Amino acid sequence: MPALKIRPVSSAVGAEVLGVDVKNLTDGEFDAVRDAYRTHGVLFFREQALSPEQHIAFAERFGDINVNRFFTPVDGHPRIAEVRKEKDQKINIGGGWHTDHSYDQVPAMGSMLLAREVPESGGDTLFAGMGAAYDALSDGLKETLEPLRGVHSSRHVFGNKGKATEAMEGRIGNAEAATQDAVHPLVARHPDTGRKLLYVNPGFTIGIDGWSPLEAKALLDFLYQHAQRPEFSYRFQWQPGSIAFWDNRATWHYALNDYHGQFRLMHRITLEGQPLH
Ligand SMILES: O=C(O)CCC(=O)C(=O)O
Ligand SMILES: [Fe+2]
Repeated sequence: MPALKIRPVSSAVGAEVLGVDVKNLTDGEFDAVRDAYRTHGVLFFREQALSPEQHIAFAERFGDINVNRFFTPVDGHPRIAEVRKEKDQKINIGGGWHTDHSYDQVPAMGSMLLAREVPESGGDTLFAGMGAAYDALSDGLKETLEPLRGVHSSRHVFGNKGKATEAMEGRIGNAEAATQDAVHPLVARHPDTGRKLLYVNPGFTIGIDGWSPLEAKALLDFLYQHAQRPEFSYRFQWQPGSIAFWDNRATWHYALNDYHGQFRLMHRITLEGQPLH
């Protein structure tokens, strides 16, 4: 196997990791991969034919596994969540810009998604870099955002009347657990690098602490429009055995729902994070 190579795929977000077998990473290779994850926000690997046990072992090198309380697990593997779309299913999981777990007091660090079966075409995932999105704001707006805190919730998505709960009967469960709200800095420091990140997302941010809903909506709408600019994003095309390993603090993602009538199955392991400051 050729030597490990990290190839950035865009200036704002993402890098491809070439020349590695993630089942057998040396300590030196692991350090390089972990550094690249911190720098680029999402890493892509190809042709990694991992068993569920090997997937768990690779993920655990980065930290403790967080079991998502809403997703249906893979049969026999309670720590792996299934991201599945049946042929006749209309709605997919993650079909809008969001970052996972921002509704938790201590948001998960990231997720490692492994493709099992993918449609012939379609079903790509978009990623956006929240460090680049933050950097591109004016100094004036950066100063305004600095003391603000975003309010995040899972209720409107995973709760009893939540969007995902109603649309994806059977694939999402445990609605009664969707009671937690969390408040996080709107400009978060990356826990490992200290880089400033725009930490709000259209999926789970429901307001700004101390602001009226209308005031918050105006500012959040602007920030969402800004962060969605194409130059902050990258579009990843999956093959079976592809892995995307993203950092929830530093990126957003968006699973495209453009493959109706075809089946898609991914396995997801989520890793615990740290409180955000
Ligand atoms: O299926 C995908 O590409 C991503 C789905 C998603 O949002 C997630 O697994 O967190
Ligand atoms: Fe997601």
